[in-house]
Amino acid sequence: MKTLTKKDYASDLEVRWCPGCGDYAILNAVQKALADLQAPREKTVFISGIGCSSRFPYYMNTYGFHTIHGRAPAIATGLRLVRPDLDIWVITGDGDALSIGGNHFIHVLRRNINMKIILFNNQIYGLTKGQYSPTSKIGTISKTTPEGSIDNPFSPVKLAFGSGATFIARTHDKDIPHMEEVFKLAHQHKGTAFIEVLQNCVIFNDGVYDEITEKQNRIERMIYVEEGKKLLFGKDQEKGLELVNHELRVISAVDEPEKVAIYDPQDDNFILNFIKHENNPNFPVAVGVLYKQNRNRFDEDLENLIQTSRQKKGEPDLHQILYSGEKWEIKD
Ligand SMILES: Cc1ncc(C[n+]2csc(CCOP(=O)(O)OP(=O)(O)O)c2C)c(N)n1
Ligand code: SF4
Repeated sequence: MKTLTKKDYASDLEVRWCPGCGDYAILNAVQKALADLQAPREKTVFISGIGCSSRFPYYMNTYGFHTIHGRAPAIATGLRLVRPDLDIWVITGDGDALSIGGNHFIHVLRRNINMKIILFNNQIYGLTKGQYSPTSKIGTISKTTPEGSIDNPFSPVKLAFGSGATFIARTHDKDIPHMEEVFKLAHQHKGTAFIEVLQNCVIFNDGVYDEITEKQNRIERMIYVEEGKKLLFGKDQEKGLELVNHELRVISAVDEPEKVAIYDPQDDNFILNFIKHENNPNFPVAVGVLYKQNRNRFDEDLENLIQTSRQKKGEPDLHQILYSGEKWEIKD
């Protein structure tokens, strides 16, 4: 059988994002991850809502579905229930997933339906030309907030955790190998795998993550977490995080190396601390797989329910169902 390369996952359509948009890097990383996984194209489907990011399925040489604003999780759920053999990826933006699609987003995570959701978080509406979004920081100057936004923003990771997500990861568009790695780990997860990608919209919100993601800042401001590895960061990995009484705190990894915690994505003390310190400039922003659990899945449970019911009651007869039970006759 032919070995598939990154190119085999790219469609021949011209990619229509602005030059320099972070979406290109994400597209690249997804195509690379699929090539590494040798994912069968005929079993892979990308489902998106509406937004710049949601143009993604056009650029993949797989199956794809560009659907309606905020409704990709609902359509993906339907597909998952009838085609459990498919590998389903939802592509969404912060506006698409968290504003109009907020309800669908939380319920798919709660149900833990087997699919991957990649949220391109550029903290702005790109497609509709730069209105503020549910993740925009307070004070964001945009077309709809000329005096600066006054809305308290959502933290996608916090929302995912609160909704019952069983796999939560974060990565960023300035590190393609890291994105690729995270996408591959998400692919292994049987349940809803949620990945937030910090993505730069070069036109309407340029540089919103520079303080964290620029190479020279990343070393101090970011911590790459990995299961079973020590929580280290800084130029020479000289800083570490210690976990004491459910609280993470920054320590010197040089002076107290034995106190540096080892990352365990199953232990919610870690993700809870990262959420708590998300806006703390003295605490590193965590990227990698932040949380991972095994829990029952709606899609699997529904299939079992149908099978058990079939065994108990026999094959259903639609005609009989429609004409059974209480009936009323409506007369003039
Ligand atoms: C029902 C409906 N309401 C509003 C819109 C307009 N609309 C299209 S995309 C979008 C937001 C896109 O922002 P985001 O999801 O952050 O994606 P980005 O373009 O930044 O990738 C909005 C409000 C629409 N297409 N349909
Ligand atoms: S408007 Fe922003 S998000 Fe949309 S393609 Fe251009 S740079 Fe990318």
